[in-house]
Amino acid sequence: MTELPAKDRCLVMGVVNVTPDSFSDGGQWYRADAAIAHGLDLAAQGADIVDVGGESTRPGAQRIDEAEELRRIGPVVTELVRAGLTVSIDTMRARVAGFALDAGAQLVNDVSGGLADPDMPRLVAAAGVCYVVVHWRGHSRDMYAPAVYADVVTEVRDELAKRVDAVVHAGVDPGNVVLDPGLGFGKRPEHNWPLLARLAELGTLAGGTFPVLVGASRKGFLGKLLAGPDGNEPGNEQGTPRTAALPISGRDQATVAVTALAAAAGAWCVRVHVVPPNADAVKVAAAWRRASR
Ligand code: PMM
Repeated sequence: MTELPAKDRCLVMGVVNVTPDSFSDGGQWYRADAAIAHGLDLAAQGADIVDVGGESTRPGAQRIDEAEELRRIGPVVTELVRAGLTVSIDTMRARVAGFALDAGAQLVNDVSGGLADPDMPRLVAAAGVCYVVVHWRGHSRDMYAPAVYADVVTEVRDELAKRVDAVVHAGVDPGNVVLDPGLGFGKRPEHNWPLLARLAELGTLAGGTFPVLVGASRKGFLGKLLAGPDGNEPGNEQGTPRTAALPISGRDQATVAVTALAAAAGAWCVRVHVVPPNADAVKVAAAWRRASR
């Protein structure tokens, strides 16, 4: 059984999107050699984990087929494991996760929390690895249709609790479960802020206390916050083409602010596109937490 990675601070997960169309960095690391070099860079810059994904989940995205997803992630996972990195596979498909685990990946990051592929929880259970269970209400082609909440924190907690029950029932060790509020997944900007502000509550469910992963990096709700009075945003929530004056990297400083606050609130890990300033931020938060004890 693989131990959950742990440090005396919040961990940093660096993102390697082997996709032509992710909202955050689409196309930059699409070729295997570029993706491998990027993963190595992220680790050299201080990423504790590198998260390799082959399928974009940007709003409006259509699914790719399994063979294409395997073709994208295969050489990247294999090489990064060979280089000694702790690799996480970002996939909703059990067969893709299975390939990555056979190649030596140590975590499965499933943005559907086991809902997209019913075989996933059993596969993760059999492998005995860490399972990031993300709050999700449906595929990205219709990202905002289910974004209706009376009390977003309570509903996300309740739905995550149901997913934990389901994956534990399938055999996953509760000690291997990490929870993620799924910022932006079936959530509008106004839904993400209370989830962040009440992060500490998210990991505490009836079934126990779980580590929490936060994936805020470069997301549209930060763009909306930073938009000028003309409403010109660095990104667009509806998945339509960007009209922004700012490039998406204009959200990186706001991402670092979220990292510091989330880490100070006790997050286990932050998933980010740019490592160095976020690695600094988690150190600041760790010192802050030590001093406040
Ligand atoms: N967000 C994206 C992809 N994978 N995984 C987890 N655990 N949490 C997230 O919030 C998350 C994720 C979408 O962002 P990207 O397109 O920049 O990778």
